[in-house]
Amino acid sequence: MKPQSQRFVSRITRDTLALILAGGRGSRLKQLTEWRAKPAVPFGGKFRIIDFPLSNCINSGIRRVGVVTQYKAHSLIQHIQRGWSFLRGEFGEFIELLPAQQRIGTSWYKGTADAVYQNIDLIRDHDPSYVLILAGDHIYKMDYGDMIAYHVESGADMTVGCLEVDLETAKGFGVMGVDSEGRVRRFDEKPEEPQAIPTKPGKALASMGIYVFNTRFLYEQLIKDADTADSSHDFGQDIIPRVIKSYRVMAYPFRDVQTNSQAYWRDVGTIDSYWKANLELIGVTPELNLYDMDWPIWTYQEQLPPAKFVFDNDDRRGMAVDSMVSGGCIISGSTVRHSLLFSNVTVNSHAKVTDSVILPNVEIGSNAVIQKAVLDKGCRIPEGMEVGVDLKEDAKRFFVSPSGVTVVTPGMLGDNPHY
Ligand code: ADQ
Ligand code: ADP
Repeated sequence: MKPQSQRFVSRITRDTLALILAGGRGSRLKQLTEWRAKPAVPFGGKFRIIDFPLSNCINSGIRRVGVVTQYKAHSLIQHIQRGWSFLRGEFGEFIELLPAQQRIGTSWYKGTADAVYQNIDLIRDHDPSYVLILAGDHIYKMDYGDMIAYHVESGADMTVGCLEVDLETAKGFGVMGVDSEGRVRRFDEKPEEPQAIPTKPGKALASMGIYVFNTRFLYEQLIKDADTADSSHDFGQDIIPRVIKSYRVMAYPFRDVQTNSQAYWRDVGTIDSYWKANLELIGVTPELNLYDMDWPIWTYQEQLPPAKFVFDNDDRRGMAVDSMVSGGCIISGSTVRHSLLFSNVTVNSHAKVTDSVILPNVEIGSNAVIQKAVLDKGCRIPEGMEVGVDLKEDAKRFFVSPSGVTVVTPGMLGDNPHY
């Protein structure tokens, strides 16, 4: 990029306020979102899902960010307060928490558009030229500066980030039809029969649920929507299908700038996709490179001692192969294969852990066998317990996903530290 256009991009990112919508329940993640909102779900060994859009904002030069919270927000709020309070208010930079407070009217946030509408006075206070609306629950690395520059250069009122997905997957997304210029002419929210891209029969253009708005246009549309009696106050359901009729709404294709191919983006909305996306990180050259210092992912993490791998009393060696193991873990006389261990996980003598994602503070007892499982934070697996070995048995006491991933939470083990 030319220095001149770099200046152009940094000027518009400075003039942008980002709002991360982090209030949805994410109920397809089953018991992992029983006590925390989906954006607070741990991911990738030491991160939470929300760290990805937040890091993208910081790395893109957007330093005014509001995080809109509602459902089971405690864990999310705590994480943001601990890890994301480094921006300096004196320089007009902040990450602000915006819980549903009934400041306008008496309802909690009804839909995504209502969640923004209820914070309209705060947007007015900051007076940005552009508002970037993001979802708090996707895993990807994206330079939002490119998208906002595209929005400005194409003279759009609103721009929607999009990706190509296969037709079956498209049923869970907003699906767009665009003209030769990239202007959105059709938008169907979660259609039963998604419209294919004319030149690519098996593919559809899906909305990533991220939007750039000219601020004034956003105000007008939100106020109009708030006055519409039969609206569900949602961007995908109500606002976009309405505005494409009379305004300039552009589709911004999110691509990997280095390879000019489809970029990495995951909606880890189900147990199967969550398990898979975590284990993908273990590969030698995963699509999502967490070791890329050009685009660091920031997070809060307590200081912990290094992971250690030790012989047990019977001289059995503790080892992990083809795995990622975080700080504070102890693997003692046991074997971990093709698994991702978050911090403070202890695996005791002769236990075997394979193809599994183990969240923080889990203790796995001696001789236990854990296969193709997700163990939630704080689980204490008793000695000799088998998880993922007999799925029929597992289904009686744990949750078993369609592709056979067993999810265990402390509550399912009859061990609830919170009561
Ligand atoms: P959905 O996947 O259905 O579709 P939605 O439930 O609207 O997403 O949530 C979007 C984001 O807003 C999430 O981060 C969620 O946590 C948050 N959110 C939801 N309700 C909220 C509320 N009341 N208050 C605060 N935050 C809330 C959307 C679009 C589709 C698009 C997909 C892409 O509608 O068109 O294809 O995202 O994932
Ligand atoms: P975090 O994700 O913040 O590290 P948890 O996910 O364990 O922590 O918990 C999220 C929030 O829900 C915390 O406020 C915790 O106290 C509460 N919580 C978790 N599990 C339970 C439970 N079984 N009963 C009551 N409260 C719970």
